[in-house]
Amino acid sequence: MHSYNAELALAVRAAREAGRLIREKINRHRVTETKSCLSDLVTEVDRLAEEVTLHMIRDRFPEHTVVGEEEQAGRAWETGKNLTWFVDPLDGTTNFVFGLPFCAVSIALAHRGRPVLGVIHDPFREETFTAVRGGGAHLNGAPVSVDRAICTLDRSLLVTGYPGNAAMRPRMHRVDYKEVIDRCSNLRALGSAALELAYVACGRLTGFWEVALRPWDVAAGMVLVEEAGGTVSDLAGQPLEMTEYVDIAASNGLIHREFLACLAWEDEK
Ligand code: 2AM
Ligand code: CA
Ligand code: CA
Ligand code: CA
Repeated sequence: MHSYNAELALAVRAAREAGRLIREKINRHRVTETKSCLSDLVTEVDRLAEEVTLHMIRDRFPEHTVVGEEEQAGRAWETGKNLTWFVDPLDGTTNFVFGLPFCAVSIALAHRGRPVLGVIHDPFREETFTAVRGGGAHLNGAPVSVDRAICTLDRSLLVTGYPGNAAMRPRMHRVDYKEVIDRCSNLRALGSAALELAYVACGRLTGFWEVALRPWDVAAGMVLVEEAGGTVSDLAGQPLEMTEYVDIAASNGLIHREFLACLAWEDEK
């Protein structure tokens, strides 16, 4: 098992540096632009936070591939490289733009496409979630785990997200939300996929699903949930691959089968 100590230390430093920017600027940023459509937002803080993190990673690990959401902007990255970082400098931009303090910095390291290290930092609560493959999941240095007291959907607090890119809404509507709401304890949509995954990892939420996310949204959270004893898969229950777009289901593991059955995913519906 590789411990990735140096990589973890750097990722935590970079996430906290970007987090400081986000906290300082939440009610002070000026320009909000749109990307793919009216609801796909980006601010100067997304770009600044990304510059800071990418610079810190490249400076320390010049031989690694680094993929950042804003810099990537539609370009393809080389897969199969030994070590690739996936950076989401500000996950939850819509919340940020509206002044809702629920967003995070998400930094992951993948080895040959498989996420092995994840850091998710919430600058408003000063909560840093960390995980390295084989080393457990931690919140501000203390071990955390999924909620193992819940084993049925009717006791589960589920969470989902609505794709910002309007073109992905039909994909999202393949899931029958009414059915999900009727069968779980309750359903949330908090607006940051990374933090939602971190919350599944520490037991504040029981299960999460969302369609058409990108690797930088989920790579860190995937390591966290798995290291916290939970289960991560695609919506058909297959192992999650870091492809261009990802549909993800993550849970405490105990509800996973019932959760997937309720989502009733069919790829060609
Ligand atoms: P973002 O804030 O970094 O863009 C909200 O449901 C989640 O979906 C957020 O984690 C958000 O990440 C992510 N997301 C992915 N693609 C998006 C898009 N095109 N527009 C808005 N949010 C998107
Ligand atoms: Ca975005
Ligand atoms: Ca994101
Ligand atoms: Ca982002």
